[in-house]
Amino acid sequence: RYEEKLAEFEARIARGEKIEPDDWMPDEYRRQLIRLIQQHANSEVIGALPEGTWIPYAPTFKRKKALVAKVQDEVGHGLMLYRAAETLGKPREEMIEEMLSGKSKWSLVFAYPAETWADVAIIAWLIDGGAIVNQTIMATGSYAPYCRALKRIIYEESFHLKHGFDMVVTLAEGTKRQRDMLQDALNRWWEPIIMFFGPPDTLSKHTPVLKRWGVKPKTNDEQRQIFLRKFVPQILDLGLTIPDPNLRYDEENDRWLYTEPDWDKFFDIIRGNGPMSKERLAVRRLAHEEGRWVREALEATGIARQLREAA
Ligand code: FAQ
Repeated sequence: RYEEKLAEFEARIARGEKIEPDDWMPDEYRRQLIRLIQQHANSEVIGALPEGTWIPYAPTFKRKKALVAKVQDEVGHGLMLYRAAETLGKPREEMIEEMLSGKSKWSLVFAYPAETWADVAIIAWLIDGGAIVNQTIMATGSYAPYCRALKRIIYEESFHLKHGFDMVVTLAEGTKRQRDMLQDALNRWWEPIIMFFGPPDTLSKHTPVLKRWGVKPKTNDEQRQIFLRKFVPQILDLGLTIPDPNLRYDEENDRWLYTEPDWDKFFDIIRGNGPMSKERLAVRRLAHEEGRWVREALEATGIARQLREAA
């Protein structure tokens, strides 16, 4: 009976066991995981665009090589995550279609422009830093294929973090123009970075069910606090200013206080109204069209079928 199966499922999660694709799971668990992993996969693929745009303009060959490798990693993460979501029964083609049509979301940080080279440094340091905070927590979650994919992703992201930090330090120790460029990038990225962890717990509709079933071991606000604890001291050590007059550490309650972002703006952006939302999707659609002949050739030659059977 459903109640008995649910009780056993919840007992397994309480014992810290991981759920595998063929195990029994409630429909809502499956639905939530598909939504979350699919959005995560979309974010990696769309997330390659702000930095990818800068590849031809990298200031040195060394930086260009590192940036190419990072962007390639992000797209690879997208593919790993679509595979993890596929284990729940939704075909990748359908997920990609939903991303291209705007039906399925992606992280709002990638709806912002990367205006200067310093934006590339801030993304690789603080967005990847935020992603590592989030993914390290999610990797302790209950769905095994997602956790396995995250473990590998975190390993690669830690190289991105080093690459980002190295770029940030170079700019922070550079000329006044370079320092100003870095500060300007931080000023523009601060609010999106705070928004990165999702709406406050009071407005987060999915957190209760995701916590109950161990998919999301810490809430959005808890994750934001871990990020602030880790990165605010490092940002200040570099001589940068954080553009929030209310940001301060509250000793008594052991937490950072900050100005709440404009959450109405957040919900508007995630509905597809961010500064670059439409352009990012247009670029993805173009890339998808340009790759159509490759997909068709793979189907026509039977290679696609062989790959599907081998998977
Ligand atoms: N952006 O109820 P909640 C990366 C939506 S990977 C856009 O709190 P939940 C690597 C949410 O979907 C970045 N939408 O939702 C990289 C929901 O809408 P829905 C992506 C957001 O799921 C680095 C509604 O708001 N990471 O950066 C956002 O409990 C550099 C209500 O929200 C992941 O996806 C947002 N930030 O918590 C790549 C990690 N936040 O579905 C390239 C896995 C919330 O009802 C370069 N995901 N929404 O229409 C998670 O940890 C969670 O899904 C959260 C959201 C924390 C993102």
